[in-house]
Amino acid sequence: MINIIGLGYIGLPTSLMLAGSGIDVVGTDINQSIIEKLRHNKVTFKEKGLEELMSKAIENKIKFSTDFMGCDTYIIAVPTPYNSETKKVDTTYLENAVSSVLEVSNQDAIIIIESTIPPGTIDSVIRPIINAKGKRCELAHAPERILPGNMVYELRHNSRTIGADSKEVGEKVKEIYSTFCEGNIVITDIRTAEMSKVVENTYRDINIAFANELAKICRSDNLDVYEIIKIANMHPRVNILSPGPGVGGHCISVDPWFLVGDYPKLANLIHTARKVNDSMPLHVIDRIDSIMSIEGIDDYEKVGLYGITYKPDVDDTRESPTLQLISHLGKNKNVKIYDPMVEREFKNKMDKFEDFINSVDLVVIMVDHAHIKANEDKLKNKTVLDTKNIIKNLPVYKL
Ligand code: SAJ
Repeated sequence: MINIIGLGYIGLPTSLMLAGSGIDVVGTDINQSIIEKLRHNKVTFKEKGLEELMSKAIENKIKFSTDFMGCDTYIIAVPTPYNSETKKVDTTYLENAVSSVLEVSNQDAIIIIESTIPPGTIDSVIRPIINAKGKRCELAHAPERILPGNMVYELRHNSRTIGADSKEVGEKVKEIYSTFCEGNIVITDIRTAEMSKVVENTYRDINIAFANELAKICRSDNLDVYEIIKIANMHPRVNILSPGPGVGGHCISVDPWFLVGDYPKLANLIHTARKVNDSMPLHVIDRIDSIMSIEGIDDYEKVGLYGITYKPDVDDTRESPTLQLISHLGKNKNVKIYDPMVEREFKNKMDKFEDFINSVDLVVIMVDHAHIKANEDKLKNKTVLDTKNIIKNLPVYKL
């Protein structure tokens, strides 16, 4: 049996995938309402293919509980919340999960940590807890790599990294993930696994920052950044990502700070890239202001932000550029917002797309949801700032 601790964005799909592959799985979460929902066969967030995965896991008798199980294998995928002021991660959930596991685990159980953590956390935070308890167990770090919006596919097809203290433990963990993972599975040591995860997200952050800086340079000289990136990317060794209104989510906008925090004198490029990406919501505000003055729109209430999530076709709003932009605008500039994927309430959020469109003059596309691509024609009589370069057939302002 495998006990998966934490049934959020990573723990739930992983539990369902393992159960679907025929493994005896108990998913544990301390949140009673999540467990209730799952016991009623309902998934707890929107993600392509998740409901089908749930049906298969139920057929294979997956169980959900608020209790920790006594067994030989645990996968911990609890949140490691990030404080955007201090740039520090709070490992309390992880520490509590490990302590609770140690209360019930069998002797020599393997505890696999999937949660994203600053490099070195297992040595500095987790091992001392285990040593203090005096219980024998093995540790592994198997950082997740799946992309929200394409999680189910990537869970099956991405390659994976497993950090362990010995080849033998690494092989045992590899066997578990091999039940569903069709990608390569590399075994390495724990510190290398921790670092490689953070490096992957930092690489992407720097590439996006380059695209965003190019967008600003091109704006200042009236050049089309998208055309320039398209042409540059035709070179066989160039692959520049896309500029946008900012970088959100719990991973790419967070992980590089771990390196900046731990290596302040060395991580200069990484730090600068973070600052460039964090400046993008302010750049969008500058664009809004100049478009309002060109178009004679003098009231922020006539401006509508389309999209609250941090990326398309998910309902996750963590660190979203739209929310960053709104906090930069301050209390007195009440722009309207709309997002077809988000049910949660936000100040000035409109429920119906038609009402949203009818109540504003300037629509700022912050997220490239499939919904807005399908409804491009509804923007016909509006001024549009398209920060995602998705509108194909209407005249629009760009980043
Ligand atoms: N973004 C751009 N331009 C781009 C691509 C993305 O501005 O060309 C923005 C998005 O709009 C979004 C942010 O970056 O606001 C991050 O989105 P993302 O789709 O790049 O990545 P995440 O945060 O959803 O998932 C990342 C992935 N990491 C890498 O691709 C290296 C995923 O594989 C990881 O599992 C995940 O972080 C994680 O949990 O660490």
